[in-house]
Amino acid sequence: MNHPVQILDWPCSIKLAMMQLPVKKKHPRRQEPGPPASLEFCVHFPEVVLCLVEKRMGASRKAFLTTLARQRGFCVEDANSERVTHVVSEGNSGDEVVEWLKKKGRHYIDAVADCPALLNISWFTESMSAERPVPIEPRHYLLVTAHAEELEAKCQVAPYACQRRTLLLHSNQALVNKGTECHPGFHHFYLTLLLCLEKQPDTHKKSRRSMEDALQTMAEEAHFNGSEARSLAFSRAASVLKSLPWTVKRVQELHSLPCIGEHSRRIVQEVLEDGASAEVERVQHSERYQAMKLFTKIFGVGVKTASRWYQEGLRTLADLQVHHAKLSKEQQVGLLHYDDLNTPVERSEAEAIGQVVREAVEQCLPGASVTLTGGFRRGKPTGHDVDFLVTHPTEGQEVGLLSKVISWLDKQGCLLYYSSHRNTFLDLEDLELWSSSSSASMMDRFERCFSIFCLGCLPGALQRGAGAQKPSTATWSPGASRSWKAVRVDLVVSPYSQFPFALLGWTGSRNFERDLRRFSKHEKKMALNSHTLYHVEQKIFLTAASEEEIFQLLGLEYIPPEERNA
Ligand code: 8DG
Ligand code: CA
Ligand code: CA
Repeated sequence: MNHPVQILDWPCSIKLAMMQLPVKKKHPRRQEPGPPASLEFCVHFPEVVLCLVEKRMGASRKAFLTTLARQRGFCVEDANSERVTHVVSEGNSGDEVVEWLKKKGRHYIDAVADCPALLNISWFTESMSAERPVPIEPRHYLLVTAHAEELEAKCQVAPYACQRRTLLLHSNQALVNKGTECHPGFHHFYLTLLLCLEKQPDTHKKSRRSMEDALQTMAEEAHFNGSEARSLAFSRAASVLKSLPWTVKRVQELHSLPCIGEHSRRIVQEVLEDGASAEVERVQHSERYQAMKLFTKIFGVGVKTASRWYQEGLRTLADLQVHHAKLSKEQQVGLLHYDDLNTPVERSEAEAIGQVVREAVEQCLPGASVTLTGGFRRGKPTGHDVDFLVTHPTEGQEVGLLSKVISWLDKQGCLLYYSSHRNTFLDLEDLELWSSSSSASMMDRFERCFSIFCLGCLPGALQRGAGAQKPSTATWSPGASRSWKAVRVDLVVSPYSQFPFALLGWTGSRNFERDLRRFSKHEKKMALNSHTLYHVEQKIFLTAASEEEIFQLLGLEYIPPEERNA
């Protein structure tokens, strides 16, 4: 008998039961009745409501599978129920299932949100075997021709990241063998997954990966090799995937999307088909990529330095310790606090540091404000550092503030390291020329401080343990037990009139910022940076009192920070 169900990995009891399953004959006899409607089973997964497609499955097999599912705590309902979230079919094409559903009175199928999800029997068998609804993977979906057209019509994806809304949690971030679903637990589940992944050291990550992750690895590898254009191409492709409101299941769906080149397309195809890309795996396991990754994660080490060390034969952090003299002061501190600085900073930690910074600023200049920017402003639950923007409503009052704040923080024992830079914006002789230059869009000229805070050595009421002391870097060694943590903090001071530009510039994401500036230049003949917006043709500076006004000046729809995670 050719059984259409793959049952090799099932527990014996289920295998036996499935072997004895009635399979629909070519000329079915009188339909057998389904399970008694009055039979009650406990529902363990209320967010998942199944519907089994009788066409080709046959009534008796459907009845058997219905009972099996109900015994395992699944809810099974008729095709016309609005509660149905998962439609399971055996032996039908996606188009046939859509037709069948329509005949049964179910007309509305949201292809963009995958509601209900149209699935082949493999999802069902795996779920029965696991005794829980397994996450949907691309291979579980039935392909529906009409859906592809609907998706294309509904989702005209804009070419610039600043024209797209990109949420932190999106439809293409799941590991491909742990695909997405549209039931209500979605956001919570992926937030948890995200947090787990961020907390895991790279070596513990499974080889199966999301399309976005695979493309980011390729972008990073190109960056390590100094191929910025290639790096950008992969990064842009990943950013487009992040903005899609649906889960990509077939490579053909990329056809009408912007910024997805041939190489990115190949990587996505591999991930969709095999759950991972051999090319990405090769990159990840290469000695150079691993060493570059290790070195560039040291505070104060960029690609150039890391590359030089690699060429000199250095491979590990221990190698660097032997060549300690090669390191700048900043890099020495970075190496000393390597583990802490590569442990994600929690939002609660960012807020605790924020309170101290506010206290310091209030002491030094009453009325000045402190705004949390960077990833935390975009709603990220963790970050690699904490970014603050400081200003005062009276223009000019902010001058000289940073050195006082640093000195206050240092006296309180909050700083393990800092390096401050004065404001160089006023030094510019030709503001128009600078504004139109590429350096203006790369680096701003605010007064700033790159620091390492000692969390746990915070002053006053914020101090975690009574009498916590700033640790002596001379006596402390990595691995020693302690109650404090080193955290990277960026403090930036902006004059009030430039604050909206600074806020927009420091909120990120980097992809969003890059495209804001690219859009301004190419589509509007304007030059945007963190200080100003300059109209190149009209030769005038445009002022703005808020981020909303800047979007307006650029003719863009306002995108709130939580939707700038491009
Ligand atoms: P994470 O820390 O959560 O990992 O991510 P993030 O907060 O998005 O990244 P970030 O590296 O801390 O950068 C935050 C934003 O600040 C980002 O959009 C880039 C921007 N930024 C710098 N340095 C400079 C700079 O010198 N000039 C300007 N204009 N922006 C900068 O990081
Ligand atoms: Ca940050
Ligand atoms: Ca930063």
